[in-house]
Amino acid sequence: MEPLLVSMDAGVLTLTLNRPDTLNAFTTAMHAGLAAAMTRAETEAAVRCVLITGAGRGFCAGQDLSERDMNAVDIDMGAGLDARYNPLVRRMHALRKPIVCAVNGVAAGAGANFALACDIVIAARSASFIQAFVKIGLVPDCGGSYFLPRLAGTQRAMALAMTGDRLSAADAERWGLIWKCVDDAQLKEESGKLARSLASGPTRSLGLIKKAIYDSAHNDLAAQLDLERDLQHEAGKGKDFREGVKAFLEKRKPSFTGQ
Ligand code: T3D
Repeated sequence: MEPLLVSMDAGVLTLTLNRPDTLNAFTTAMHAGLAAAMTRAETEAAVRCVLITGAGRGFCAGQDLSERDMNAVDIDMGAGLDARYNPLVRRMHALRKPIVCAVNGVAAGAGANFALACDIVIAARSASFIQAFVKIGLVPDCGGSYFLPRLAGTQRAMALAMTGDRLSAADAERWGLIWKCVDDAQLKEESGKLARSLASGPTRSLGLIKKAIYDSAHNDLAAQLDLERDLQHEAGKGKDFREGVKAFLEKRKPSFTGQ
C-alpha cells in the first residue's frame, strides 16, 4: 500500500496520508512521498493549491515509533528532524502556494504540528490535537514550539506541550489554532471547496500574502511596511492584477490564471 496517495484535479494537488492501521504515522517512505510531492508543488505551474488529509479514522499519529531502535547504543532523535521533518516544514512554509489541511481525525505529535504548519486548517468535529511528545519524554517538534505560542499564546502552548492533553477541534477553533471546525460529514466538501476556490485564485498574490503574514512574525512595523511595499510591487506586475481590476470595472467574475 502506498503510504501517500497523490492526485491532481482542478489545480489542487491532494495528498492523502495513507497508513490507516497506524493512524497514518509518519515513516521514512511517507516522508519520501511528501518530499516528492513538495517538489511537484514547487515546480509545476498547474498546481495552484495543495490539500492534505488522512485516510481512515486518524489524520496522523506523528512519527511511527516502531521505526526507532530503542536498543541502539546511541540514539539521536534530532537526526530524523534534520533529515526529514525540518526540510518538510521549511518547504511548506516557503511554498508560494496555499496549503489547506483537512484534519479528519486525531492529530498527535508531529502529526499535530504538521497540520499547524499548513496555511489554512479545517478539522472535523471529531478530530483532536495532541502534543503527545511529553508522554514519551520528548519535546514538541515539526515546528510546534514555533506555531503553538504564536497561534494560541504562551500559556496555552505551554500547558498543551507540558500535559499532552487532547484538544478538541472545537476548542482548537475557539483558541485560534485552526480556521474552522466542521461537522464530520462536511469536512471533505468544505475543504475541497476551499482548495478549489484557492486554486482558481490569483496564485501569485496568494503566495505573496503567505509571505507577508508569515514574515510579520519576526518583523517590526517598519520592516513590515517595507515588505508590503515590495510585495505589492511584485503583485502589481502580475497578469491577475490587471484581470482583477478589469473584471471589477466590467462587473464580471475575474478569470485568474495564476500569473
Ligand atoms: O523520530 C524522530 O525522527 C523524531 C520525531 C518525533 C516526532 C513525533 O511525532 S514523536 C510523537 C509520536 N507519536 C506519539 O507518541 C503518539 C502515539 N499514539 C498515541 O498516543 C495514540 O495512538 C493516539 C492518542 C494518537 C490515538 O489513540 P487511539 O486509542 O485512538 O488509537 P490506538 O489504539 O492507540 O492506535 C491505533 C493503532 O495505531 C495502534 O496499533 P494496533 O494496536 O491497532 O496494531 C497503535 O499502536 C498505532 N499507532 C498509533 N500511533 C502510532 C502507532 N504506531 C506507531 N507509531 C505511532 N506513533
